Amino acid sequence: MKDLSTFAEVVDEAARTATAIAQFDGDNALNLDEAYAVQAMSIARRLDRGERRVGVKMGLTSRQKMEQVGVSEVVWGRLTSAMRIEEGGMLDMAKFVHPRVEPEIAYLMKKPLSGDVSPLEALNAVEAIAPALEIIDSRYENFKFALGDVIADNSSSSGFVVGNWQAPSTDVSNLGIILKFDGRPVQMGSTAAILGNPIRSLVAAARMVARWGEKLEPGMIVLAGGATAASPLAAGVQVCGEFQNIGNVEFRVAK
Ligand code: OOG
Ligand code: MG
Repeated sequence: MKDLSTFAEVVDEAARTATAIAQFDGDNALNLDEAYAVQAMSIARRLDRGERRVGVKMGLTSRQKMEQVGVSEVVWGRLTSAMRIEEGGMLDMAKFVHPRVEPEIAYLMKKPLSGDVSPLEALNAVEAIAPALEIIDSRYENFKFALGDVIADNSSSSGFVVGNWQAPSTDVSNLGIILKFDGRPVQMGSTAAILGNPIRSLVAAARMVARWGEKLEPGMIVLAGGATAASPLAAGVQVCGEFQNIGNVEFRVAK
């Protein structure tokens, strides 16, 4: 039997101190249930330090993302208050190991949602939809991990920025996206890259959190997963996600 709380302490300390760690391989390799248990315990440590739970992130919901990291299963993680960066705000590289940014869609929940739901039921539980950027930061050396590693590490979750909320009726099934650094395009794609339609990611979120004893609660934010590959951040860069019809979302990396 593994002492999973020790693993939780290792990933939590790695995130807290922005220090890279080795993958859990060999006898230490984590299966799916162990990995989600480690994630839950590591987030509990953050909540003990005063952070608040604010939502869920979905990951590896697009082919682009799966190919970039070599893991091809949809994963989820937990968002806390300390991860949020104000729209137009500043990110400090010192708090991260090797951060990357990716454009996503954010859902704001109006009603509880969990278990097997249809896309229509999922949409009916949504209060608002927004363009968003996620800052991911694997705590593993060289951003290299297996499925169990990344899940234990809260699915690389480390920051997020949400743009202006739009009506839940807004069609976000196939919107063009350009991710720009200092005005220059670094990634281009469409929200359709997210499981064919980002609402499917919300459906998957409801199913997956239920499997590990949770609900999507009113007021929670759900990030649907990166629509393009993620781009590495560098000091001083101005980051802008331009989303067709629903507007821009920006932040700056401190020099
Ligand atoms: C894993 C997290 C994936 C996404 O949006 O696909 C993710 C990673 O790429 O490090 O956040
Ligand atoms: Mg992401």
